[in-house]
Amino acid sequence: MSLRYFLLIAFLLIPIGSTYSSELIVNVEGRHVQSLNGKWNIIIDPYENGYFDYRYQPSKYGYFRNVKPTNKWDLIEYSFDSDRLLSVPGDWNTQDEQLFLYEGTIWYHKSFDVPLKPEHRYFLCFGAVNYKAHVYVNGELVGEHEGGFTPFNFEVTRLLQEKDNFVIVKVDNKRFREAVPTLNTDWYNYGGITRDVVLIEVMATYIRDYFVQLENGSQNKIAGWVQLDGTDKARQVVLEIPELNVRKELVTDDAGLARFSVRKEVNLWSPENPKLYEVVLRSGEDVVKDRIGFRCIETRGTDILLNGEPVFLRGICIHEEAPQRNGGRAYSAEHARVLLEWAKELNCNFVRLAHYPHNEAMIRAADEMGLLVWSEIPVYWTILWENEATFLNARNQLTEMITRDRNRASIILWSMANETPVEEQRLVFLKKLAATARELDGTRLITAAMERHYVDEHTQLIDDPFGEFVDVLGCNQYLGWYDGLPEKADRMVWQNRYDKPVIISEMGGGALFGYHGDELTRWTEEFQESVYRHNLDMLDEVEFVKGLSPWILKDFRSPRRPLPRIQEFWNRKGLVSDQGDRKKAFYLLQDYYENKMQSKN
Ligand code: GCB
Repeated sequence: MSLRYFLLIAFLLIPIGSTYSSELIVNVEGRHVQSLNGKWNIIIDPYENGYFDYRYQPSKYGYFRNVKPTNKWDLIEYSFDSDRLLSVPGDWNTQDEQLFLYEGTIWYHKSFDVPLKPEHRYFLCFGAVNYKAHVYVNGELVGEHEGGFTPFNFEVTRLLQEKDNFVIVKVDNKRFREAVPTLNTDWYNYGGITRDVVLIEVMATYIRDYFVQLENGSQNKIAGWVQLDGTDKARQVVLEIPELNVRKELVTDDAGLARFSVRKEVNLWSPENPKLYEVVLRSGEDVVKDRIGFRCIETRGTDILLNGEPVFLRGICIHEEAPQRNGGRAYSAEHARVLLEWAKELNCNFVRLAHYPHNEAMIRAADEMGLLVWSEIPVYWTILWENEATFLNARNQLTEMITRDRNRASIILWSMANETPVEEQRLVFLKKLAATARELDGTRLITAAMERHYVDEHTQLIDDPFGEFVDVLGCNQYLGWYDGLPEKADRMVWQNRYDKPVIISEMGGGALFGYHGDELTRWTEEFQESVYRHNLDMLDEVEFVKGLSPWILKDFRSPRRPLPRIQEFWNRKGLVSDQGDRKKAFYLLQDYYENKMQSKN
């Protein structure tokens, strides 16, 4: 065989992107799982020597693929056999001072035993790895994944033994131009296995996915589908919602799919009444339980209707930054509860989870606590619109986000992008994303955070061409901060080219907690408060604005924010400081929302 031919075959065998990953198994917490969280051994490998050989070709053996502590030849220069450990889930930057600014590869290693059951299947499932992951089980590559904020799983049944299994993950958080997001963002590039890792055990044929929601536009028709996976796909599935006396026997087709619909008077989910029903799905011995709320979200002209009634979205933006004092990536139910309690304290009924899909605990907590959610993918600023691989990556992240969360009542908006520059290729890209989102979930509203522009000195116009393809227009604006002084807002008039609702998806300004001065001294709490006061007064007069999510709940780390003494690599636009203290503007917005709540608009 010629070398060229050999290389071609070798190339075809190399998995690309996430094409390798098994289709997503939804509702991980409702499954039989073994957690692989905890301490993992690591090797820091900035030059990727464990992956590339000295000619910078993917190495045939790789140092780490077959590493067992007993393979002594591997230990000449590289070894997991040390005290260097990282916690999973968790970013590496805040766990080890040496890794604070690290962008590159780290190899993770964990051993585990598993009580194997005959006729069962096993999937290794990652909540998220930022940014690229290569996953090896017992020395074999089981798959790759790209994208730092969405889940993925690989089947590992044939590779497992009862004792001494080992999983190795090459995690690489290097930024690059073609990636989603691209090189430039305003948030910290926390690397690592940032969310839970579990081994899921399922029956040979099992319920992989389902959609149980109110039909689009209806308040009393629950409709959806169930998807089985396995060798015996055509079989019976029972769907039960005991509290509603719903019991449906379904039969899946040869592709494992069964659709259903059932009319029922339901106690509708809303922020005031976050009612969740137990939903049980059974197929043979496979049982999956979930807690699902039923609500209806639509638009009519410039109104957003929740369960048929106009609603004003009293919101706030949130980054996935842990509420504790050292920050870092948030990942737990406890983090979610604290962040969302702060939002509730502000009198919010809505949160924009920026700028990427947050962990599942966050969405589950929003379901429980009654907060409406805007969820988005990191198509941010300067994506390479004309690059097909970039599009496929964005679409994959969108698909994984929607697949994971489409049964959550709290989510009302899927957002396609944030502040992307108006140009032709971008419109083609975003239209295709919006079409994918509608195909995956026809029951939610589509949006994007867009920009506005000046028609004249006192007039702002929202007319982004992508506006035609969304249901709700998101609009970011920083009057009084990047754009003039706060009182500039007083003379501003707004126009909207579309007969659609607008959410002011960002507004605000920075303040260092505890720094006081007059209203014109930048970085003081008084300046930030003034930005809010003038903007809120202005927006009160704009009829088509049906929601706000000011920027942002809590200060968050950003490498773009180096200003000594003030920022120190924190974006200071939080209403709560990095130490958890409320700034003056927090109370101003809290009062404003309190009044909105009273006046019910
Ligand atoms: C924006 C971006 C957001 C930034 C924010 C800021 O427009 O959407 O990601 O963090 O402004 O603070 O400048």
